[in-house]
Amino acid sequence: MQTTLTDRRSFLKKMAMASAIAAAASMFPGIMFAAEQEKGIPKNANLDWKKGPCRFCGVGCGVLVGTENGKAVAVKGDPNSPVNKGLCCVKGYHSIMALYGKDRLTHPLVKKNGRYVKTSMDEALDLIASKMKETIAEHGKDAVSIYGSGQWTIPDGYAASKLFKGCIGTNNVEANARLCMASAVTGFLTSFGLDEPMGCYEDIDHADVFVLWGNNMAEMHPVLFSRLLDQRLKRGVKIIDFATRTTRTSTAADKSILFLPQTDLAVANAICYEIIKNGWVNNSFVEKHCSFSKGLTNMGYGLEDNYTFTDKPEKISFEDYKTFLEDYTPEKVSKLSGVSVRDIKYMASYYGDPNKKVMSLWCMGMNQHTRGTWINNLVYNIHLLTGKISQPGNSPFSLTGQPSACGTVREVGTLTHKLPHGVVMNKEHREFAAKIWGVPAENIPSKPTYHTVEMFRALDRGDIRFMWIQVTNPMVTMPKLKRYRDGAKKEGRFIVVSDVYPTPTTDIADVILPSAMWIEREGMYGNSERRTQYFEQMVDPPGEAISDTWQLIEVAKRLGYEKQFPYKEETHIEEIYTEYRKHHDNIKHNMAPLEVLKSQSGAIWPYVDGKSTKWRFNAKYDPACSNGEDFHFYGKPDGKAIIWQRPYEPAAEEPDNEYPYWLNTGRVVEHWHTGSMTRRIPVLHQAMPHAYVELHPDDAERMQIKTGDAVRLTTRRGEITLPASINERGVPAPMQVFVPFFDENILINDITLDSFCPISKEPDYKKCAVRVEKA
Ligand SMILES: Nc1nc2c(c(=O)[nH]1)N[C@H]1C(S)=C(S)[C@@H](COP(=O)(O)OP(=O)(O)OC[C@H]3O[C@@H](n4cnc5c(=O)[nH]c(N)nc54)[C@H](O)[C@@H]3O)O[C@H]1N2
Ligand SMILES: Nc1nc2c(c(=O)[nH]1)N[C@H]1C(S)=C(S)[C@@H](COP(=O)(O)OP(=O)(O)OC[C@H]3O[C@@H](n4cnc5c(=O)[nH]c(N)nc54)[C@H](O)[C@@H]3O)O[C@H]1N2
Ligand code: SF4
Ligand SMILES: [Mo]
Repeated sequence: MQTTLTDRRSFLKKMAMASAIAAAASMFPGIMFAAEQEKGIPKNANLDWKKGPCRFCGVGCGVLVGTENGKAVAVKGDPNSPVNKGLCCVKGYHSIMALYGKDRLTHPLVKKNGRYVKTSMDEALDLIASKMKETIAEHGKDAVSIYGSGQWTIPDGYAASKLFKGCIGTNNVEANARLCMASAVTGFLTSFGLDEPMGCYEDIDHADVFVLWGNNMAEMHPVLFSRLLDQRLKRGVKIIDFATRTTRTSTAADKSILFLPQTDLAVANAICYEIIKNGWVNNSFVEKHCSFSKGLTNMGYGLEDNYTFTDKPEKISFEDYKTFLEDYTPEKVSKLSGVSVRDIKYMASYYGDPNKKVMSLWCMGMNQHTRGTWINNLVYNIHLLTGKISQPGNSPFSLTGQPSACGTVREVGTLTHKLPHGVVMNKEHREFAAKIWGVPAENIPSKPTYHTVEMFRALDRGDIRFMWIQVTNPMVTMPKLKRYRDGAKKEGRFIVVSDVYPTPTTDIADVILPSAMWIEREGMYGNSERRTQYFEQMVDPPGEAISDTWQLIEVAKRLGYEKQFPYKEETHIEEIYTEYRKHHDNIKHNMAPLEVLKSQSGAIWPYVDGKSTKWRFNAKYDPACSNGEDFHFYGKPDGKAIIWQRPYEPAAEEPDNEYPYWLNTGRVVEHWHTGSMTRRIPVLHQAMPHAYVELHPDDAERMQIKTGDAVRLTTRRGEITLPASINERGVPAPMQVFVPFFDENILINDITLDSFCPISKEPDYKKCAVRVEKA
């Protein structure tokens, strides 16, 4: 049966039978239809509907929220949103319930003699400001830090960066997106010189083949995945799931190809080898628009404190690159990766076919990787060699996870080395930011300090003494968690946590600030396709809760920065956004004015002459192209994208006799990360009540383990015990296990490894060695 997302209603009418929704739901895993949802919308309700982006993932679906008597009571997909065209997934439809958990934090709590005591917001903010002053006086500026989030709104991140980098004068600003998107960023910067995808979601409507490089899209980007499935119904496109584990995405795909962890590096090189060997290179594109480079190898894994790495890129020739690829014949790579020669050639043939448009999609499989920057480069290589880039349907597309990982962390620049425009290492960039911030340029230090893992190491060592944590739950999500939890709890550390519920992170706080959440305040998020979306305040926050932005502003004023933070309570979001736009006031990055964001479902940047730029670097669509050619990779001084020579190197810790399995971790569709919100939504919690370990059925049989049996996992960091899951949600490959991290009672990160990509500093949560035993 044919269906489109836009005429979903008539499709549903046509189906008009009880089983229809069940059938559709199995075609669109994780997706719910409005009809199903509407059963829950109160009849005769006189609802006030307002639009905004969904609270949860980086897809950035447009939702309509219905409020009544000051409460959010209904959600539906916004049919006018080009992102989701009226659809939502289970999390989107239940998002408003996340506001109303029974144990919402409503008042500031201050730890006194080991107990939390209620205080007024004013007192709590006074205490935070005085502690910051005290710490700076005693230990210096670099002893205070802020750790934020890709779930920060744009104004939250902007206020944090301005306060810490511009006013206080420390680069101790990081965000959880380091754990998530950092390799995507360094991948973009090394290959193209500019961050974020060149294409947009419309690529899905044009591509013939989709290759997912270790992205469980059916569960993690469900509505976007439904757009792929919809295209398959309409146009017969092919979906290839290239992954280490069989998931719902694999079963929905046309072809599932499994590879051994880390060997994607080798397979990507083998695909390039095949493309060259078969004469599928787009020679004129490569000659005009690409150059070749190599960097240092054997970079290490960042396992020691203060580990640094600086790459030394070197130009090479196409011939050098071809010689390098001789090591990556499909035959050789097949042995290493477990992928058959036939399947390697199969993937290469789609990339090589000039008549097929190919979209590659990825997320944490490629980013949480000790060679995360490299594997991002390698997938770009495939698209560059074949010239399949920056055109509708030909698109290497790095997906983001959080609702504003792009908007806030990457665009506002809430990472230690970043500024909204440019980097702290560059004098002109510092001067430019300082001017807009109204601070002396000398205030902004020219050296980055700590990336996330190193920031928590510094807290453990005592180099950092004060940390403010907003919209993130690191005491569940840091790798090798025990070290960082013990470190944060040491004497002489002062931790402020802004959250909406009690979590393992609020457990270690000296001050807990209750935050106004999502539609309880006004803000903007930026999604995976460079789309900035605005939402207004729709309901009041509970108790004394105020937004993270306003918390920062109040503390900034108490620290004496009234001049830099002159914003008025009623208009501060608009004032901040208007100020923020000045940082990006150029044809390569213009952000749309607020009126535009308010009047439509957001806008894609660069927003130039009243128009979104949908495909960057392509002169047909992108007014910033200026070399007179069809394509212009203007992020690089010579206008050329770089094809990188990057070898396969093993993971930081591989299975051995003592720890014979691979441990992989990740997510499930029902829960958002640490479950702090989704576990308070009864339907989602009941659907997925606790964490488990997935085993391959052969391994389970050998160890006589059945679903529900207790299993002990032991790594070099410690052990945990949890129930087994066999042939349920996902199926790992033999000698591999998988554990989701949403359950704060089963802290899988207590046993993960804190190795990271030395270029991006993003940890590899997908690979370490583990022993598996029946408990
Ligand atoms: N329901 C729900 N949706 C979410 C989230 C959530 O918590 N819940 N979180 C959001 C966020 S922040 C993120 S970052 C995304 C994450 O989205 P995904 O990256 O899709 O999800 P994960 O479960 O983290 O990772 C799963 C994938 O890692 C791959 N993998 C493992 N090892 C390797 C390897 O060596 N190489 C490669 N290439 N792949 C490998 C596996 O094949 C698997 O497909 O989801 C977003 N969407
Ligand atoms: N083992 C393992 N660990 C991982 C990963 C993995 O794949 N495996 N993935 C990593 C990745 S990609 C990511 S993105 C991180 C995510 O890691 P985290 O960001 O630590 O996880 P969240 O649960 O999203 O934390 C968000 C917190 O903000 C709170 N909150 C919600 N709304 C608001 C608000 O408006 N204001 C404030 N102040 N608080 C609010 C929530 O209650 C919650 O406690 O986890 C990383 N950790
Ligand atoms: S796909 Fe993501 S953005 Fe869309 S409704 Fe689901 S959680 Fe929200
Ligand atoms: Mo993420």
